Amino acid sequence: MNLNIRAFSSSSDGFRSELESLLAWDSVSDAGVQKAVADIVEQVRLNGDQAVIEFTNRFDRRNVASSSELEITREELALAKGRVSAELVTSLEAAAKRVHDYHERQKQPSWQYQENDGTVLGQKVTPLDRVGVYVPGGKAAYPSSVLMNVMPAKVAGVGEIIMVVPTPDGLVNDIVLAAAYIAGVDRVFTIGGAQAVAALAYGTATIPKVDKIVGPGNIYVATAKKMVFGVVGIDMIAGPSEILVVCDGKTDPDWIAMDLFSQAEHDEDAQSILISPDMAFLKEVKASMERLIETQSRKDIIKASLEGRGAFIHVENMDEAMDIANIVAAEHLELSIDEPEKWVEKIRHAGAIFMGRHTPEALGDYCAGPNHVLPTSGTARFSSPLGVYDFQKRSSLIYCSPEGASALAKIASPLARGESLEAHAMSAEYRILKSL
Ligand code: HSO
Ligand code: ZN
Repeated sequence: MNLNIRAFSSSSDGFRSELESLLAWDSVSDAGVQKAVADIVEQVRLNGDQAVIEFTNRFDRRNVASSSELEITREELALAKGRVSAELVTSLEAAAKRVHDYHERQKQPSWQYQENDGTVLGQKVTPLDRVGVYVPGGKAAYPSSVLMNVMPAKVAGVGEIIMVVPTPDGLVNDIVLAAAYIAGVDRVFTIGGAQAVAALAYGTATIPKVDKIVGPGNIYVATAKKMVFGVVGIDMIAGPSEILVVCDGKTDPDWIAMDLFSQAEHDEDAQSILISPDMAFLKEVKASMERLIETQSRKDIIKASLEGRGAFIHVENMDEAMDIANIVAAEHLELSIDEPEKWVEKIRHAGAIFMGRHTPEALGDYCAGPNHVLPTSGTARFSSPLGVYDFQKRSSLIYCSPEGASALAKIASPLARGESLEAHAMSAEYRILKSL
């Protein structure tokens, strides 16, 4: 199949603007979506279960009469696991264990230190009490994402994990439920869309109110999450998946073609970019892609993604490739090169860095250990993979000894008076020891 993929070179005149237009992504939801979501959120806030049932019946074409029908018990999750093939269960369990073990290393301990006069300062780390995990239904229902969202919360020690997953037409995905069981989700409700986000944010008689909502969703879910932010915490708002492959031209072109496809097959808006200093290699990869796409069950999505947002970029050398990688700040960066550990030092912005020819993104998506929930659309410039730290919060600790308080009060008092806050000043001054 002929593929019409954009190709350009870093040495060409309009390179920067070409790159900018390649990376442009408009994620704003239109006014219609905003209004519809605001309406749903408000109704769920005011009418609780009744609104949740109404929206669920309408949008998911269900026939729910009572809110008790919305819950899937742990026993039912175990039964779903029993319906999944033994091979798949083994892989889910192996992946869960590896993701768990990786995230164990992210745990941040509380800490404190004592000053000479006996004052103690520190930080107390506490897991969140209750978290909601949104899992999409339909075509983007990924059991691996259940593991990736739940495991860090588990490792952080979150008190209760509530999962919501829509079941359009009443269809449940056994693999998703098996993953929820293995990951240790406490309760599952078959609701989705903006109504599920609102129910988690405000709580209803049936759906417990949570402290934070994580997990991917469509534009309605993303808009609802933004709307309830402040009432609850949210994770990042994910854009389409992206991969940037930097290759020196010495990896099998079929491997690179398939790595690019692995992102492209997620959806038409996904972005796959290949950078190489080897022009002949870029052409070889294109030929591999045109041959291999015929073998792909999702070839229509792959083609739409590659022709819409894919690109081949020719660079003069590896240094230039790294500079461009830092501008792109890709969700996934593959360094399919010799001595990746040397080049990785130059990378400042990327969600996850896959080092070497034997490290395709797909292994990270499922089971290497690191999280596959990553910053997209260039947000790796300022944000990080989903992790244990997203499910922990910190409280400052301050203990003043009498001598310490006295010394601090002498610093605080002029500052308070400088702000014309007399009570602050006096509160501090009362602690000044006469004897000192
Ligand atoms: N690459 C996706 C994660 C995923 N892949 C789930 C397969 N299943 C987002 O980074
Ligand atoms: Zn993937």
